[in-house]
Amino acid sequence: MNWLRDHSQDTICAQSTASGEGAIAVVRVSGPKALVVTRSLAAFLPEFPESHKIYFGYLKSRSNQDLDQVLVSYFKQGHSFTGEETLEINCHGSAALVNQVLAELIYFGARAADRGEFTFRAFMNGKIDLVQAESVLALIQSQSLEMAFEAGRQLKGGLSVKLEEIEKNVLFCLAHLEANIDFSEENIQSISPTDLARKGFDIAHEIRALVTSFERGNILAGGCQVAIVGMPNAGKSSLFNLLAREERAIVTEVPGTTRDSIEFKFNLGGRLVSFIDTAGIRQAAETIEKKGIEKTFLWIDRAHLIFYVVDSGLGLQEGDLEILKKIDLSKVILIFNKSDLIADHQLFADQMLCWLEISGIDSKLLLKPGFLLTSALNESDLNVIEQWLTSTLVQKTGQEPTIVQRRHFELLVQALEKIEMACTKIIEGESPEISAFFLYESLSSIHQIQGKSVTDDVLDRIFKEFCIGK
Ligand SMILES: Nc1nc2c(ncn2[C@@H]2O[C@H](COP(=O)(O)OP(=O)(O)O)[C@@H](O)[C@H]2O)c(=O)[nH]1
Ligand SMILES: [Mg+2]
Repeated sequence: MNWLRDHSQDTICAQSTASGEGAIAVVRVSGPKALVVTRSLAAFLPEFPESHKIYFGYLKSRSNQDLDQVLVSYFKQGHSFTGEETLEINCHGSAALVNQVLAELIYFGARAADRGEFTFRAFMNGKIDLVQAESVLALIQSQSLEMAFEAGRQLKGGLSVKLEEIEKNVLFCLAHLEANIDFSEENIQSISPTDLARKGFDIAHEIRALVTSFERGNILAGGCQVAIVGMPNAGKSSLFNLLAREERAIVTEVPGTTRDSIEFKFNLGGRLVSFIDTAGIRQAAETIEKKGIEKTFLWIDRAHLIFYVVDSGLGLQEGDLEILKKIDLSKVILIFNKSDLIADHQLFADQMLCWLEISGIDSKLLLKPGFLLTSALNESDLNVIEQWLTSTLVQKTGQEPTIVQRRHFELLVQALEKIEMACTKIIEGESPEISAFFLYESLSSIHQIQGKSVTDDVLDRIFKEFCIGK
């Protein structure tokens, strides 16, 4: 659909609850003729109903047949989600019945809503901005409570307010630059170039914070990916099974048992976590195992967190040190597994950390506290890992506002680039026209996020992801 052109005056209808059998189904009707159309079936509704009031009665078909006993809520124009006159019919949740109700509504003048059309109308009627419209979708699709909360905050306008603030500050800088362009002869200098550049860098700082929050957003939306890696036989699959609470991966005493990566998702205190068991890293493996090890390295790059598992019976091996030297340690925690095989845990851990330092690996870079001692044979050690994970995830996801949409992320990266460019030009003493050009570009990216300047295909991409009825 051509979103910008087809913002028509039609009255639309759709089932807003999930399809299939249910106790109740909600059919939504929105548009200028919503009341007239609905009253054709629901004659019990008054000619002038009160907004936000629920009415009880029987729906009748065009052939005057009783359809269902229903509750109908009325929302007057300007006071509904879409901003249009809207009615919500709560009928019994039979698919056949709902289809008949929709057929009657269409017969009396409504049309079936397109995907996301209710939310699109809310956006076009200025009830919500594009960020909020997208957050409706994120809320519906959220797989964890934390993600639902974040989407809810965005729907309330958390991110929108932040973006408005950034927009206002960019406009402030632009106004001053424009003044310098227009009144250059009079030499008005309300704000010095240094102060202007400083203001610009402050804005850049704010945008950068949003850009970096995208990693948190990713964790919220798709779950935190934890790769379990290490040398063969360290007990990775055993730990994976312990975390999954079932025998998901094959465990044997033969090194190289796990060849492919296996993933397992679960909800930890409202946060989505996904563990990935990987093939142990070693040289001279045969073809299939080699392929598995290549995948392990992909996961090392991609994962948000890495459990680097070490066989405590053997301690850190030369192979471990080589791998650790190549990994970004800021996302690694060492798991000294098979701790049942050693007597003095503290002494062992101290020795290992010493060994790391001697080998030129800075253990302070590791995620705090650097290591956990576990035994995959001991079920209660599950708590040790989960408690550590919970507190680490709180730090990783606990701040707001957070960027969860890739579209926002990409536009913010552009906005940041352009504003930094503008600041550099100001400092370099370039003509105000050039700095203003970059500020306009930055502003345009912000406007695209907000939906203040947005193309049809962007709208198409956003609203087509919605389900019908939302
Ligand atoms: N004593 C002891 N043995 C373990 C522990 N975890 C795993 N194992 C054993 O170590 C061997 C290799 O385990 P596995 O999970 O397949 O290691 P992976 O190659 O790293 O996946 C198996 O015989 C496991 O039973 C542990 O915590 N303590
Ligand atoms: Mg394994």
